[in-house]
Amino acid sequence: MSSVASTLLEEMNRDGFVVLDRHFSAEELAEVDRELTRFFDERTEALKREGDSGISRAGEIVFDSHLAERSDILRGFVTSPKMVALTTALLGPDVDLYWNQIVYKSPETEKQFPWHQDDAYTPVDPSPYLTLWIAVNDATLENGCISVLPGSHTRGLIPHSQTPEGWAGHSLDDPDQGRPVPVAAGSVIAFWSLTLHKSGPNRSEGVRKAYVVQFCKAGTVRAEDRVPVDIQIPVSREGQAVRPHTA
Ligand SMILES: O=C(O)CCC(=O)C(=O)O
Repeated sequence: MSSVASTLLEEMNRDGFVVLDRHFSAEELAEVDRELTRFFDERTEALKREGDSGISRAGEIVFDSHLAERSDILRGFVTSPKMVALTTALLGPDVDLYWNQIVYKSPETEKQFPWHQDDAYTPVDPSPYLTLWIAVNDATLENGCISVLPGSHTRGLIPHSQTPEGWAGHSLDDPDQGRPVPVAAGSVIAFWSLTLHKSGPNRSEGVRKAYVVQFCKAGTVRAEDRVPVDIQIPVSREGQAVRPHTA
């Protein structure tokens, strides 16, 4: 492993997260941004027609998942050489795409997204897997950047309760509200699926746009019944990209 990769891993294992400032350039993100906006617009229209769905609420917070499975552009992005380099540095040589979704927060959204560990949604083995929270535009204190609770990944999976806004594992009223992580567009906040994180209200006049891409070790199973997680996009085997990169 290169020394850059081992420093990254050390930081992740110490703090539970690491910030890669402007990891993707404006050029690398331009097409991705357009594609994500297309999914956001379609999903928003559907939510307006059909009403709120799960934790998605049109005009407040919109999630839409399995996008790389439906878009060659996004598939190219999540399997790009940069992604292979980053994910193999943190997870080892055999990596799969586990999940990918937009999380777009509309302006003037007062609600915070609750503190949680991603593992709370579906506990898996091996745990933790890797979440890359990618800022598609600047994420600021005003528009609802995420906060992390440094070191919380060492606690294992903690009890969560279900709330209308999503699973919650640490109170929004707790005096320890962690560390806000404002980042510029193109930056990546990498964290383990056991790292507690939340996002703040969007009090700005624009949509806060995040693409959340999660990777797991090949062979990951659901902890509950040992059934393999549904993988449609393998990323790397023995440290090499599975698909030739075409995007
Ligand atoms: O981006 C956000 O506002 C929160 C998203 C999040 O925590 C998640 O997708 O797990």
